[in-house]
Amino acid sequence: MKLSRQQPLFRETITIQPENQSSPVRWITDWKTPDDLWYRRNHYPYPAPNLDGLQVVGVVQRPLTLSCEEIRSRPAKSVVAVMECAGNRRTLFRPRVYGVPWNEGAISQAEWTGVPLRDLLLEAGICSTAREVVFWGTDGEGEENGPFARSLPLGKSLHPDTLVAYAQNGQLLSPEHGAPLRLIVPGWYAMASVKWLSRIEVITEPFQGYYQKEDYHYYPFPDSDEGKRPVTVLRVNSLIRHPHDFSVLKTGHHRVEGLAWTGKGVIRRVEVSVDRGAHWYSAQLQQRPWHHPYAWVQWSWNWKTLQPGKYEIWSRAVDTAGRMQPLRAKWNRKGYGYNAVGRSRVQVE
Ligand SMILES: Nc1nc2c(c(=O)[nH]1)N[C@H]1C(S)=C(S)[C@@H](COP(=O)(O)O)O[C@H]1N2
Ligand SMILES: [Mo]
Repeated sequence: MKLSRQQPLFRETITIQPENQSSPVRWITDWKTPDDLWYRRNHYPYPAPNLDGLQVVGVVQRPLTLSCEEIRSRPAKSVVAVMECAGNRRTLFRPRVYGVPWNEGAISQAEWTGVPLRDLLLEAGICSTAREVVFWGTDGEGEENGPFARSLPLGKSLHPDTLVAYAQNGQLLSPEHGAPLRLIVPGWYAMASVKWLSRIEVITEPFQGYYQKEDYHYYPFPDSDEGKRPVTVLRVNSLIRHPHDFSVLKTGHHRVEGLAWTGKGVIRRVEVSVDRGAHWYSAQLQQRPWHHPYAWVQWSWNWKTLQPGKYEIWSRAVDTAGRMQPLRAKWNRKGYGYNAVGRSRVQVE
């Protein structure tokens, strides 16, 4: 089947206020998701525009206040990175879990342009007592658990690909996606990529904010917080774009297509099974993953099916860190990190 954009595509509304919309990810052929089809995930209503620039404060030798113009005039870096909400595919957990009920569309991809956070931190001069860096958004000011804020360990903060971004796919950020500045943390679930960034604060103790300490943890048990672990790096994952779950096909040749991505290493291979995992076949990868280590990889596999009947098509990605998608995702109370094998049930006539 040939995907084409002659048909208009739309985001799907999941909640109106705050605005949460999913991307029609299976239909988008562009490698970089066009802005009008990007998923949107918000914890609060959109904030008023921040005209005050960016502060770098806390345990630093030289606190900085930078205007957006100053930031844009610095040496820029661009990174293509997938952004996936930790709650993507939450609806597939059994038993079901509470949270924004995302199906497969809380994921998009862009080329991000900005300045490496590292450059700003080195310019400010991190003191030896520093432990973490907190990123403050401007949304949710004065509201419960607001404003939205997250922290990163020093190592990831100083990674040359962690960006203070001002552009997405070559255009200045839109208000919905964090204008004028947002953090981009390639390889991590998207809650780390704080939008409407106004203040960067270097601190000496682990950050205690709600979205850091309570939310965005894997809670393995329904009624106790025992064993909670923070959500950080993207799990290895894949999606079957075509054929769609529960579709009806004719016997013959079908091109099974999909996406695969990971936050650790790059995608090493993708395998497809049409007999519930008895046999696995290697799919063809459309790009060489190491050129864009944080981007999703498009894959395809040609299926010749002569026997009518019901089939399950499964896709399983493996990354160079040695991780493989499990048959069942690890259940957790808040429904994060769903990464069981991609699955499409089809009937062949
Ligand atoms: N300031 C702020 N940053 C935020 C959020 C938010 O609500 N406020 N949501 C986070 C989450 S959970 C996700 S999945 C991504 C969504 O980014 P997008 O709306 O640009 O797709 O932004 C992250 N950064
Ligand atoms: Mo998210």
